[in-house]
Amino acid sequence: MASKKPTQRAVPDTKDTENIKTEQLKPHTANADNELMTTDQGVRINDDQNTLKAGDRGPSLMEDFIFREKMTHFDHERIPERIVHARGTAAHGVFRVYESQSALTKAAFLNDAKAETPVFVRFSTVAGSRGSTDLARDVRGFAVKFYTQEGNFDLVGNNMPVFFIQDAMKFPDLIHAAKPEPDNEIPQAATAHDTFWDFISLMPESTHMIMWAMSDRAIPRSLRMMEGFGVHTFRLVNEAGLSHFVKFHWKPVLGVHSVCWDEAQKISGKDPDFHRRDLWDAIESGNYPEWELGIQVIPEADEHKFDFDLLDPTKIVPEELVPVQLIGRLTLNRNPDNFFAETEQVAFHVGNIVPGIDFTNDPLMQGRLFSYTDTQLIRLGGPNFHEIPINRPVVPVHNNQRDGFMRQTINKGKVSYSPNSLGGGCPYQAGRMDAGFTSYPERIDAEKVRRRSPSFFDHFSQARLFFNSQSEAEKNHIIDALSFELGKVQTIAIRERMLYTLSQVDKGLAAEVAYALGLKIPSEVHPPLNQSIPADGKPEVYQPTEKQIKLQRSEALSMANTVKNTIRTRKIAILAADGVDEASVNTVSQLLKDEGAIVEIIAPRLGTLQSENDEVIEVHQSFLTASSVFYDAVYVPGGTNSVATLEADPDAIHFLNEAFRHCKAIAADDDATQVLEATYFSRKLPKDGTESVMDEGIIIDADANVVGREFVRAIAQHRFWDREQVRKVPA
Ligand code: HDD
Repeated sequence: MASKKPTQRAVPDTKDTENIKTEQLKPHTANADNELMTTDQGVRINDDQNTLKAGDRGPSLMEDFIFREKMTHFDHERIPERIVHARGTAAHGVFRVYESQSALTKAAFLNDAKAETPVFVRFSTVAGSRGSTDLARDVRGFAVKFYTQEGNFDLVGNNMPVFFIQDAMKFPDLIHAAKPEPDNEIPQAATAHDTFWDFISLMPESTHMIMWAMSDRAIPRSLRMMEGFGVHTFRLVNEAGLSHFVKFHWKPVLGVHSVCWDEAQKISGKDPDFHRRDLWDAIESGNYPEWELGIQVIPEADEHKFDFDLLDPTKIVPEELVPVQLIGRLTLNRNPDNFFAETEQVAFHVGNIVPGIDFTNDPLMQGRLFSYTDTQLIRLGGPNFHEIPINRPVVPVHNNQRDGFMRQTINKGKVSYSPNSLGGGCPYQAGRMDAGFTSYPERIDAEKVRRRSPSFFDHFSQARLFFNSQSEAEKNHIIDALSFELGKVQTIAIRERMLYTLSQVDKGLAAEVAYALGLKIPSEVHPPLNQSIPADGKPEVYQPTEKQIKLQRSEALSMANTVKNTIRTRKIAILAADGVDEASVNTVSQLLKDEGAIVEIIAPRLGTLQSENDEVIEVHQSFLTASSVFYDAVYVPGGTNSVATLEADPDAIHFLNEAFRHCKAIAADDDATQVLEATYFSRKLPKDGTESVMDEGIIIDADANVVGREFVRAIAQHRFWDREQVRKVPA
């Protein structure tokens, strides 16, 4: 292979990625190239290396305004991290609707197929703090800010379509239980501890979400390979005032893929920034992440047609009942210039909506409408956070809100009230033009009550639907995840309560977890489930009810049915040493790159390799800096000396064993089989030519073209989970 960097898609001209929002941000950016250093007051700094002192060895002088300014600013650099979703990463991009949705909504950005709406998207984990690992088992936030011509619309969703709780009243309890325990602040970014499962074991409404959170959805391969969901049922309202219920979905073009738990834990140690780096690198190399926006539309008349309540955020609307229509495309095409200014200071709010979209009475959503503004007030320090460049709408803002900490706008004139005559009545209300936001005039005639609707009481049917819809491997992963998490719980009564809950979902699932925990499934639980909720003194009313829903399986719920026809942006490791056969390296890596994959040469040391025919090959990583968990697949080319070196190198063998354990595609030239034979897994491979699940995804051939083509097909499958029958690969 020629000694140049692996060819990636060329970075497009930055002008392609500019839009009205990035233009708006420009005047706020600063670039110090070829500039002289100044104080915040613009005074040029002569010396930034030394404080002002009385003599060479004397005390520092209070007078040193340059030092004082520098140190004071430094001392105040941190702002409070988000109470949840503290760990995140973000990117700019654009959204475009495929065709006008005017029959459903008057929202302008969904009406014009030519309009490109700038967006800023922030992905996050939920429980961990700002510096925690990306690969925690957790829900991922998927928050999209659309800078529309009618103001900002924020779709503040997650990568799972349901939530743990039905009523916002329980949110602080949920988060207190999930966060590190308050006495010793352990564990970080993990729910595998007593307080979380104590709470969950008493909250059967969380069961459906627990199935998702214990599935591989909680450990995505990439932020670019996960779905997004608006979770709540929203309303779309058209020009004539007709309303439909709607569920929002983001469907990743690359499909939905995950890593496995052992891999996630290793990545957490070796590269806690794995997802952040992956998103950044993909955008920098022009491999723009893309999602399609999907909607499930439900006419008002069908509100009560389902055996669940559309207002209940612990329920999905199965795609078999209401298909997802794909209506537009989101493309992330530009990394932020400054993490703090953009990613950290962006403020999302479920309450940021535009005409044509409206809320519903989902009690979780209603509570969120309060919480988001409230949290920004403390986090961003006052009521003017909408003026921070990343939060500004791309349309003018005029109202009578004034003053407050850090006010940027210089409002002219005497008038800051309405009605007024001194200002000519300005700013006008849009109502006089029959425009502007109006709330959907939903009729409400009810008593004030503080209780849960009985229509929210079925806590298990959809949990069971989810579990039933999983492939065997996915089911095993859920069982393992529950066994791991509950295994970390110290209090036996909590484990038992969870086994009882799981037995309501699936007896087999509960039995497997019970076996792993060395416990029996109890036939009843103490205290009774949900005992914390009843305010009216009737706990029995709140006991879980079980409804048998008609749908037994939903294809859309299993990641096994996702997109498996592309290897675009997958990372492939080529293990090599001096004397490698450069012809097969070139052939295989070219075939992989032609399909959009990223190929890296990993060798015993950095620098360059000398191939069998004395060509110079650039090494991208050494066994010290790389690890199999950073790659989707691994290839071992031939070349006598290279093969002999790798065969004797424990790091190379470990690399292969680990890739096998994590069910990844492995390819080798015929004359590199020696290296595979040195692995643990080679003894699991059939020697007599019989077919076995163990050698699925393992490609060995003398012809590099055959290896390359078969390898591409195998990598597209993502993983060969059946191999997990061999659970104890020493890697
Ligand atoms: Fe929330 C942040 C998503 C329920 C209160 N939430 C936050 C973020 C996402 C979500 C993606 C991070 C935004 C960013 O990147 O800055 N939250 C959800 C979803 C929920 C949900 C999908 C259920 C359907 N959240 C929820 C409830 C409450 C909150 C019920 C409170 C009543 N969420 C917050 C918050 C946060 C937040 C405390 C912390 C930081 C922030 O808002 O800006 O207000």
